[in-house]
Amino acid sequence: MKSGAQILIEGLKEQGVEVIFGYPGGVVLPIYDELYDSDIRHILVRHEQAAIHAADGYARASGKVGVCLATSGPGACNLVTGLATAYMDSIPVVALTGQVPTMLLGNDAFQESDITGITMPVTKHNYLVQDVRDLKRIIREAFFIAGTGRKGPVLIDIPKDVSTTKIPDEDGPEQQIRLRGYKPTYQGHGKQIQKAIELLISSKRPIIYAGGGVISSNASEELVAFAERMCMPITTTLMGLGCIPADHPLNLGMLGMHGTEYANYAITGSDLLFSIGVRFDDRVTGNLATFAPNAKIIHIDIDPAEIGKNKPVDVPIVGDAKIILADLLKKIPESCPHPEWSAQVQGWKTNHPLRFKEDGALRPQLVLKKLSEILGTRGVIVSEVGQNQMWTAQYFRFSRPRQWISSGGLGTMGYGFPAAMGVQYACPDEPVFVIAGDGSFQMNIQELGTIAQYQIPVKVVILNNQFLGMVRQWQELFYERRYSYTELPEVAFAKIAQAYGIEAETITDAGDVEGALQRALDHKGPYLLDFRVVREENVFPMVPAGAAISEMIVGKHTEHEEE
Ligand SMILES: Cc1ncc(C[n+]2csc(CCOP(=O)(O)OP(=O)(O)O)c2C)c(N)n1
Repeated sequence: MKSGAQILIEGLKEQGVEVIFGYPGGVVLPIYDELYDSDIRHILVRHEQAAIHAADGYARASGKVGVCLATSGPGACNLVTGLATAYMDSIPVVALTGQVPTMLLGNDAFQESDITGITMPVTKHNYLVQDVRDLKRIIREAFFIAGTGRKGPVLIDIPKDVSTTKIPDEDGPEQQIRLRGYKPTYQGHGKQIQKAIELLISSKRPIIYAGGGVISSNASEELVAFAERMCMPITTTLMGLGCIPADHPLNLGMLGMHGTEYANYAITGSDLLFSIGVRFDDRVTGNLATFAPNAKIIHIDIDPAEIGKNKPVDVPIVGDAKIILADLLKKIPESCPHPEWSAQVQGWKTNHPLRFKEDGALRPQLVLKKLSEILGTRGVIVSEVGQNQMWTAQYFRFSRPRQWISSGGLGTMGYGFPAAMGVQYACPDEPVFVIAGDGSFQMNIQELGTIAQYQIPVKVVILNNQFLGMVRQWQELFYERRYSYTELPEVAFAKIAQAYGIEAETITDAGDVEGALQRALDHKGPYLLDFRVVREENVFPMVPAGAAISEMIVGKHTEHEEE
């Protein structure tokens, strides 16, 4: 005989789960009791939101499914932001929640919440298990759904009596995965691929626009090989950073609102946009009508719902980016040089580089530049949300996929620090740095307790401007500097870290940046660096939401033009 809790733990082991991030409570006691003797590691976080962000960070860094566990009611509700974060970025997570016993469902019982109802729009799928005999099958299905096709979070809600009820081992029904209506397409359609090849070969000014889909399908190698063969520059979305090394001559960095000027010029000048695993998100396109106005569009995506959603497409190809790019590489054996276009793109790149004022002041960009120099190709970089995220995206030189972990679609402040804990479990031998704003960091600051308890060697870098910087930047540029509720008081973050037993420093001088980063890197355990940066530094370039990327780059690097 086996209890539901035993079946659950066995099911997780069958899926190769090594670590769960969780927080206990009444209805998950039977599951915690099974975990006590299990060889699956459980990391006790300080807030359920951190549990799901950690599971999400683990998934992004490892490519495997991340797992978290919470109790019913408030515990389950605390997962919602994390589910929405994972859903928006198509990250495979299985969230396990406890539920009140089946006989009390719908009774407003203590700590009951309809979590499958609440999370329906932010999960790829969810289950309320009503019979322990379904549990084994549901666990297998949940991991299958989370980790295949367009990946995403799946929630399994397990009532307490389902965990405690025992059934004979062989009592379960047939355990094969059979999901009606769920058959992701992986191979591209032959005719569409042929049409794409014709466009690719005849184009004079082609560009690749690559996104998170390239990372999740592990297609970077094929992507770079294809770009080299076709002599096509690549610009990536925030989610696609790392799919081509920063120093590769064909790399144009990020496009869109905070993208490089040269990527945006190249998009506007191109005659063929080869879009792979992207969403034509508003932060990328600005005004859709003027985005890539002269280009034909090929769009590869595993989710047919993405194709043509925001912008009409000339050649849609539904399928897996890695498989389709490998197919294209076979079918286009010849190199396709575009010398004039390549020279023009190179000219934009040389004449409009990313730049910041290097005047001896402690500017946030300097911290990222130095960190990138110190780490080289090592390390995984996680960011919070706001200016800190954009400066990291702009100034850290990412050299490989899954080296950059950030909440793109939902833009969740408070994501980065807990996600970094999950990343560290996925990559135990890599240095893991989280780049945070002082606002974002205070959204899940309690996780200092977790990294201290388990000695998770995450290095926290706070770009402390005592502002909700990104919002302040918009107030400066568009609301006449009326800083309405965006100023934060000074906080002695180093003292807080030290109170948890974590080594920490406060850095006020640009000359100390390198040394401090090196000390953090050399330190075996967790470490916190509180950089007191120039408070009113802005992220440039910047195109306001909805504007035409081709026409408006706000700010014009004012400080540099004065020089
Ligand atoms: C949970 C959440 N609330 C609000 C926002 C809106 N928002 C976007 S950036 C930002 C400011 C971030 O400030 P901070 O973390 O200090 O970073 P900085 O921009 O100064 O680098 C805010 C409030 C958000 N993205 N997420």
